[in-house]
Amino acid sequence: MKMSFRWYGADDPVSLEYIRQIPNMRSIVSAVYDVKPGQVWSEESIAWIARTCEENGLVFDVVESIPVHEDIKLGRGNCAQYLENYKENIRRVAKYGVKCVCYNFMPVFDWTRTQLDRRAVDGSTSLVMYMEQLAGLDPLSGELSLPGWDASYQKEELRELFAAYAELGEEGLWRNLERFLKEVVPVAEACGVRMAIHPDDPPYPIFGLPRIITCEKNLDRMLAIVDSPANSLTLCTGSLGCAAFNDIPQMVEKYAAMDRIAFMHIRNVKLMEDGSFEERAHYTACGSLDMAAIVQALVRNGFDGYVRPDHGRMIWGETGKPGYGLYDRALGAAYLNGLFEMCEKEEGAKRNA
Ligand code: DNO
Repeated sequence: MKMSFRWYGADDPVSLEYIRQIPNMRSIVSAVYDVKPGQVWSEESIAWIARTCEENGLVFDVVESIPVHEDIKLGRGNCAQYLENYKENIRRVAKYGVKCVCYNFMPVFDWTRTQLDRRAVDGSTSLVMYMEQLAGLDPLSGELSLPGWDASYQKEELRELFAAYAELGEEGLWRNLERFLKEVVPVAEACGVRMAIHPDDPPYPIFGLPRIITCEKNLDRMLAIVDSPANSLTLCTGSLGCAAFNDIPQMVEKYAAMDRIAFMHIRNVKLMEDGSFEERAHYTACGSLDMAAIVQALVRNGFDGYVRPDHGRMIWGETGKPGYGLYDRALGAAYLNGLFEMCEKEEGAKRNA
């Protein structure tokens, strides 16, 4: 596996100087943030990320994300032009060494939580989703904003988008995903890039918007649209794992055996009876997911893709972008290193026996 860390570029309070001090850290996961979704990224911006990482002893070889414009997801308006721009972005990032592109196909909103700073008994804070709080949220009120969302929508625009998705429905969204994959994956393949779709977070419809990258059946359907390692998954344990119907170690085992996981986002969540969940420390006993079983499944299947510790809590007085501080993600990376080292030793011993 290749250990990686997400970095938000020049404005990220977490510096590359610090990131490189995490043991076994290799790759930087980043993106060009100075253009709107759908636009072509400038080569200068891409080259700057690659160069800056290299100067810090790190490799920029994973993009998260190249956003998919709503016109592509809705199959309308400037869809054809946005698809061309998307392909051009893949060619451009590949030119500067990128091997994996993470993206998602969630309508309107990226990941959703009801609170970003929920305090736990140990004084740390983390992101949570409480069904009770969700019931009181109106995304059209204009008061709602979360770091994963594009905050630039005006109320009227949002209303129109909601109506368009209601009309499109799940099967319509599948149709547009199919078109996207059939156009984009061959370009990625030719450039040596693996496209890695991120599951919907949480993996069920929210605010009445359709969501399709949610469960094993749908992941199978998505992978079958273009049967190539260039059409792969970002298997995010926390996103898929906040629904009880997903068995994460089993899914990791299956898709790693098929060589269809390009990128692992590893984090733990604590699931509640009513479907609410809290983001927790990576360590298995802190949440509902068996981290050792997840890493074992990867190692058993010779996984050699990218791994990143996902959302961390805020600890030790750190402030910053919710989920993306340094300390708890660094602890996550160190813990994952330990699990991988042990599993690899055991696998090696089995092979030599
Ligand atoms: C959340 C992230 C997501 C992810 C996108 C991929 O912290 O994992 O925002 O980057 O869904 O396109």
